Amino acid sequence: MGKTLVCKILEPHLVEGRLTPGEEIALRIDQTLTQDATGTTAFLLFESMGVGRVRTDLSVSYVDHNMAGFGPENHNDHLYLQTVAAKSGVYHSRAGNGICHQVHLERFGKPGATLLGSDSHTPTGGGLGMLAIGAGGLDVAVAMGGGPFYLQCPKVCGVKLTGKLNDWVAAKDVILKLLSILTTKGNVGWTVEYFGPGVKNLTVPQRATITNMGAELGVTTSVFPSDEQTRRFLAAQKRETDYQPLAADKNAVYDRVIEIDLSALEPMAACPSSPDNIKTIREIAGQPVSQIAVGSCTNSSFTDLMMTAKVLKNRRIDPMVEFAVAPGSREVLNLLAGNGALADLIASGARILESACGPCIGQGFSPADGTVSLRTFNRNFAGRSGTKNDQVYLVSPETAVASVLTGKITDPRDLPQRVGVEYPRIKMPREFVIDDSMIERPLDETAAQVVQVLRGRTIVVPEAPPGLPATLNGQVLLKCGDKITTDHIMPAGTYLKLRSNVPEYARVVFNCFNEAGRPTFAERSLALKSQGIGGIVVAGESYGQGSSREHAALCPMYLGVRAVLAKSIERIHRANLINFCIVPVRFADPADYDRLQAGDELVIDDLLGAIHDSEQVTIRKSDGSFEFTGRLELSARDRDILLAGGLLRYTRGKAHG
Ligand code: MIC
Ligand code: SF4
Repeated sequence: MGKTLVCKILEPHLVEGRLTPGEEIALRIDQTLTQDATGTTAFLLFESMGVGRVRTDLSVSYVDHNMAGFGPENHNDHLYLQTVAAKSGVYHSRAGNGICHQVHLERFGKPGATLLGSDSHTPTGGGLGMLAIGAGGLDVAVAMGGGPFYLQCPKVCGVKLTGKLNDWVAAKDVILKLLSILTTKGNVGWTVEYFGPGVKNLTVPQRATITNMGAELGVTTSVFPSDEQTRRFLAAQKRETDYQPLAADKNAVYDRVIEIDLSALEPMAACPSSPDNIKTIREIAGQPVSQIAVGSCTNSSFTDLMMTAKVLKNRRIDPMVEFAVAPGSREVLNLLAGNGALADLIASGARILESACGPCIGQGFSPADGTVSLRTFNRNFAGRSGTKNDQVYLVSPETAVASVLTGKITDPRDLPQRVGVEYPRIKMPREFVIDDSMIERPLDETAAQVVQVLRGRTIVVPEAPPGLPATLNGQVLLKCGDKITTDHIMPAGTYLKLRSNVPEYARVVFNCFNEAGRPTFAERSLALKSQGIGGIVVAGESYGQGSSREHAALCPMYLGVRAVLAKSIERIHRANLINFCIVPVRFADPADYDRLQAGDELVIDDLLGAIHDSEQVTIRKSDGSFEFTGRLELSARDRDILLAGGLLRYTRGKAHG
């Protein structure tokens, strides 16, 4: 039986377990990536593990999320990250150097390597043929310390690509098509592997757009073969020595196969407010647009921005549209500055934002109330833009730029006829202009000894979770529906700067459900905590979608949440819950979800005993009115982590024998 590419990369990295789908495996991690919004906690936890120096081949710490600098918090974090990186043997990509995934692809990614990143879009690296996985910061901290990464051995969905994209149809439309097929839920435990004759027609940045947004499917990762396109990209980055060809065997057997004919695709959009609410642009064309942004780790490569600039050359943006461009990296920005494309963008009326996440994570550029905002980003969860009643559509740069010119949602294929512009075919440069001066190399061990780690007053070392009680007396604090994202649980936007201060940040847990004049989720939780009652969250399908932010577990833990009862829980969030000692429980019968409501008092007798050796728990209402069964679905290691009181204690315990 032929091997998949996923299997070929997993095999040499396997430390524990067997490559049987569903079984727990442990992988050796070659590279790690952290960013500033998750990285401060990750490094604080790394420091408290007492390992000292990182034990990976390469670890990089990026500053790209928290850049607005209102108040001292952001810069305090940056100084901490810079000094702790120098001390612990980590490369530090400074503020202004670009978005972690774009820079990692350009400067560090390596076919066949494993990459673990404390950001859910880490699978962008799959565009280079690496196995790149998103995880919580604590998991990444453990990997930095040389520990393996544990996950469920995934099933592999082969996506066979045939044909070639037509003019004005983009890589973004490929992944939007796949999202329309697989949706954002029900894909836990899968990876996506692209193969087939269409693969060679996609450049590395196009592949990276596709693997990036694979995160929205909820799969473990997505990967492309490493081929001539990969070699050319690495050579242009002056890193050809990192190249190796990699592909699945011809007769590889996939657990499922989906075929996409690239030549049959058309421009598409993810409509408000979920990345899987897909329509063709033809279906939604004509709606007035107030704001458009090209950028984010999904679509801010050199070719994306050059195409945008070429279309706008000698043209002006529609007077009713605010248009922003955020280049993915300083490398891209420098190239545009050097070849005149930046001047074309500025002349057209575009607002040039810095090379960072920016509007994608609600750091400014929020749209006007209830108006349509087109973004080339990857997430359009309600309110993520910073506007509560936002109407965000996720589109390709081609659709974005067409709409910039007309002020309405426009199919880019109509541009030649409407404004007389032909599709600008952008060639990948043979050589990028390389300037790594904003990436600080780590100091060697001796030099690092004198580095003083700067921990500003706004940086608070997170508390370790309390141990679980033998019997859990709890109360349902919140009952929420399907597809609750980590943005619902832990908002970013203006609160993002509180990432390194859990007690402060915890005040806004589930802020979107708080009602004016009534006690907030945080206040109600803390009141219960002071009485020794555990908080419980009840949720529907696909709880914890979206980002990898472990604050969505860490902050509820701080408030006293002890269990989540859900119909299903997404991979990264579930791991984060366990890491911070919150018990994830799945309804054995989803109908029991309907019988619960906020305020219910629930008891789980002998919780510790069940975590020890049972597949399930019995949960009863304290008034004796009914009881039901919850599934634990814990691996042996999950059980040990929960019993130890979370991953940090578990890891320390192992280190001490
Ligand atoms: C996001 O896109 O939501 C983020 C911000 O990049 C997160 C990480 C975070 O919350 O810091 C992610 O995708 O993991
Ligand atoms: Fe940054 Fe947005 Fe990418 Fe997250 S999705 S890493 S916020 S650009």
